[in-house]
Amino acid sequence: LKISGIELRRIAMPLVAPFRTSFGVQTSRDVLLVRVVTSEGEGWAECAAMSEPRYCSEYVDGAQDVLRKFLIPALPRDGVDAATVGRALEPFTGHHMAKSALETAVLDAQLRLTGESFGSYLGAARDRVPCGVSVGIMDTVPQLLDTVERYVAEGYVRIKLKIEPGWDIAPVRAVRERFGDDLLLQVDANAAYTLVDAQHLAELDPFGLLLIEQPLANDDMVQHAQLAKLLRTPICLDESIESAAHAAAAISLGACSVINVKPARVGGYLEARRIHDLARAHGVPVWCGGMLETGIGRAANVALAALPGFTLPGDTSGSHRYFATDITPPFVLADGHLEVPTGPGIGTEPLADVLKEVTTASEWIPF
Ligand code: OSB
Ligand code: MG
Repeated sequence: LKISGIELRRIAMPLVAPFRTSFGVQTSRDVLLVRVVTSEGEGWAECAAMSEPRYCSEYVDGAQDVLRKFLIPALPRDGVDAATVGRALEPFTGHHMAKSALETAVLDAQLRLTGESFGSYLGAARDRVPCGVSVGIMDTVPQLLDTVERYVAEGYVRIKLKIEPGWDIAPVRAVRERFGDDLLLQVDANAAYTLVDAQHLAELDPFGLLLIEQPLANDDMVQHAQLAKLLRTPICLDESIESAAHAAAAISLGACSVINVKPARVGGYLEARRIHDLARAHGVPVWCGGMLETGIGRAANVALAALPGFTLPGDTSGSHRYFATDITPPFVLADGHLEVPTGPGIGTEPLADVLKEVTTASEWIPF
């Protein structure tokens, strides 16, 4: 591919309901979209970075800045494909979400040209994926039960409850009592605890959770391994795993027995596939996480979630769990599943009129 320029477009996407986690409350997504324009066609991607550096150190203004100043200028002028993007960006440390967006946009352009879908390219083993939903922290337990009831009625096959100190054992017990032992249930602490809380977290053991996601701090790999010995609930890492090397370290340390794979967090779909391959070789189940993506990010995530090692339902919810109007044709759950797009590239694109409506800024970076 020969790139002629790259558009960095910002859109404002109000959430249908506030989403509260242990690191803050989101009411709207300020999303950076990357559009790569080549002599042979375009490619789209979405940057997962949020407005503030709370989930991780990246944030959307910073991602746009590093893309403009360092990452985009480092791309070769000619003969670009997804693999060359990865190599060209290697000298720069960190900034995985910014890197992922750039690599993914190039991969989309590349696959559109050859007519291959993300699913086919990545190695999808099925044509639809089971979907879970991530449920934020609520003010009251009755409010939580109403929300979970609505999602279960919509067909979601797995419920993930966000937890934090003061909102953990009681909400989990209430959901178990109301919906029974057969409901696939897991929790996500977003790094809100320390090893001192081990005995408290062990109180979750009787509830038969699929996993507890990221109980301790991002760089507490050794402490997660210690915690794993004290809990019966399997530990899943999210924030701690920023690369295949981290995944290898976590597996050999015994820091986790499940991995949440978010392509953005690990620098792209190629690295995400490496983590999938590694985990699969070790018998470690993986699942596809989410970052409240629009249809652009979701399309690629659903393709990844169709790989054979993704044996647990992902946070790949339908468009309407997040947004009243998505920027792509909406992803709609059927029998608790989303179909893997089969069109070229990510298999979807922004609807021009919706995109125009939600755009707040656009920057063109010529080559
Ligand atoms: O920790 O998995 C997380 C959303 C934003 C940032 C971090 C996380 C989440 C979610 C929701 O849990 C995932 C989704 O439905 O997109
Ligand atoms: Mg998480």
